[in-house]
Amino acid sequence: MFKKPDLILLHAPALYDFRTHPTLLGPISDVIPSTPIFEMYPIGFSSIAEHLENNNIRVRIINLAFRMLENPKFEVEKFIAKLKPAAFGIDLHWLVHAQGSLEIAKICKKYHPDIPVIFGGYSSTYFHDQLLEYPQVDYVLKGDSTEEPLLQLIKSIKKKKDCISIPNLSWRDTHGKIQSNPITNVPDSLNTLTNNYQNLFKLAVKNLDPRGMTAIRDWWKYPITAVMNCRGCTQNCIICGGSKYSMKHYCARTNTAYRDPELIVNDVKQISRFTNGPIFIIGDLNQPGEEYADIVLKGLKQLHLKNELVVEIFNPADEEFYDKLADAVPNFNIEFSPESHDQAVRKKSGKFYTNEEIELNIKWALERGCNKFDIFFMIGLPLQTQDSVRETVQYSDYLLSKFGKKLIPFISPLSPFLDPGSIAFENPEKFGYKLFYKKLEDFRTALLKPSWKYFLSYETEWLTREQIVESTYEAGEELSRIKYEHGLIDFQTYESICTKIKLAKELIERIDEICPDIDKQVTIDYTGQLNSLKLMMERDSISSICEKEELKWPIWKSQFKIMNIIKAILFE
Ligand code: B12
Ligand code: SF4
Repeated sequence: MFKKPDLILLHAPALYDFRTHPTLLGPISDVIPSTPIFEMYPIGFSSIAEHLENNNIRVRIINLAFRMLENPKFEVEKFIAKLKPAAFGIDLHWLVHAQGSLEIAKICKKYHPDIPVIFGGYSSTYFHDQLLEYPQVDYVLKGDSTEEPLLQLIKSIKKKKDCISIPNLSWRDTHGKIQSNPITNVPDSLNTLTNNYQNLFKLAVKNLDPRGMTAIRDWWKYPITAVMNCRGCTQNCIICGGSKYSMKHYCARTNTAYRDPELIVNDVKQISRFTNGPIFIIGDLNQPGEEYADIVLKGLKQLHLKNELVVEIFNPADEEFYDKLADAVPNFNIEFSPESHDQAVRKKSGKFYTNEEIELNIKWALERGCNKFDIFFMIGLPLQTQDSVRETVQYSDYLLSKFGKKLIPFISPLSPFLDPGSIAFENPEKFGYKLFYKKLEDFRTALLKPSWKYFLSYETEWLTREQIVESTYEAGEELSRIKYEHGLIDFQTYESICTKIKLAKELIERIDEICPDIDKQVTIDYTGQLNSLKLMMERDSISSICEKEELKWPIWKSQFKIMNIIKAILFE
């Protein structure tokens, strides 16, 4: 069964090496499952691996970020030196990995100068030409769908054939000139691949390396899974690099591609055969239309699902949607991101609905037995002042008084970067943004700075960088107090958050004293002085303004259905 992989997909930590580099990472990942080194790899690794494996190309996924996180002594260089694939693939999907991904690529090249290094993902697409200026990068596959072009590229590499006709590809030619083929592989349908983790389990066994493929820090204890229903988006949230505008602008996607609703039901069914953990359907079911949502919900009803099911809504839904959802799934949960309580701020951010509509949706969902309704607010939006942030926190208090503790409000800063390719990034003045970083190299070096305040790639007409940081800590503390008063968190958790926030604020001050010129002069090396703060930074780095546990949904029994997994690996 065990054969040497042709392609090794590596996922880097955002910052290499976070274990030794002194930095206050702050609340940049507080409302997602990852830690601030963003150890989660792109879900696209799964579809890439499946397509290549189906075509007899052996793939291995290695989450280096996770390996470094779980074992402080894990030696990355030694580990990479022993690998011998035909090619390395490294994701620079989220821009926050700019420093880490390029550093990992450098290590690959150091030990294996003749093995090609391929980059891919949204940020690689946006910065494809700038990426190829780094000698450690040989190829970039652009776009949101690289399964087929990557298959062609690996075949060409193995056969030592040229690659000039491969769609979506950028590369350096023999004269060192950067060449770029247009993004023409933009499939309209997502039906050809499975979307349900079965192939990942098989891959883990084939490579005898389930640990290396771990998606997030505590995944084996808390196996949350995602079912993607689309690529692209119909919405134009101005800060989002995956909006309709952005996908057209740099990924050549003019239409949102959907997976057939029957297949979504089948994905959920398959996943529920393997795990009892929560299943998150990513992409609003109403986005392709009511009929699509109806087919999914009718199908889900037949499954008698016991797992917690999480669905997101991009816009308020109608009451009937909640009737159907509650009828179909006993344990349903909602995710909704209105960003601000202030309708003017929300509107300027590209979201056009009222607070009344938000509240009706919460009411309808909870009346029908929704287990948890998460509502997300953000700091760093157009027109948003410090007072406006305070009012958003007070609005959360009001919502909790009105709806009780199944409603969970979150607030977090837009950080560390404003998405490249987003409407606001491309038109900063129009939306009151001032951008500090625009080029890939700016973002890479930003991540080496000593605190998240300096990672921030922007400020707004209404909030300076300092004020974004101040507001974040103030809002985090106040929202925690409100949550404690409403019984969402216990006193110990509240106290622990306050202690972390106090410490973080002190650290920010100390860092500013130590590095007064950090923003003007990146070349000055403050490592020595900053190292004296290092231990304190580590304590602060996970769950800094809210408790990560609040993001979780329960697992209804033991994590995995082991017999079903073994059956699927061996016989299906
Ligand atoms: C789902 C999603 C998530 C999920 C992640 C699921 C996952 N594991 O991938 C969650 C909610 C956890 C998430 C978190 C974050 N996200 Co997000 N997310 C999305 C969303 C809505 C959809 C992405 C998607 O559907 N992908 C489809 C899957 C199948 O494809 P894929 O994973 O992208 O992979 C394909 C290609 O990208 C490419 N590819 C990817 N990697 C590689 C590697 C190689 C070698 C090659 C060749 C190709 C390749 O090929 C793949 C297959 O064709 C987009 C918005 C959008 N409309 O696209 C934002 C988006 C991608 N996220 C974004 C951001 C900023 C984040 C966070 C950094 C936010 C934060 N500060 O917390 C975190 C980072 C998470 C981490 N690493 O820990 C930005 C990225 C902007 C940028 N350029 O940096 C986007 C565009 C918009 C947004 N603001 O939300 N996200
Ligand atoms: S943030 Fe807005 S534009 Fe981006 S993926 Fe979500 S709904 Fe679409």
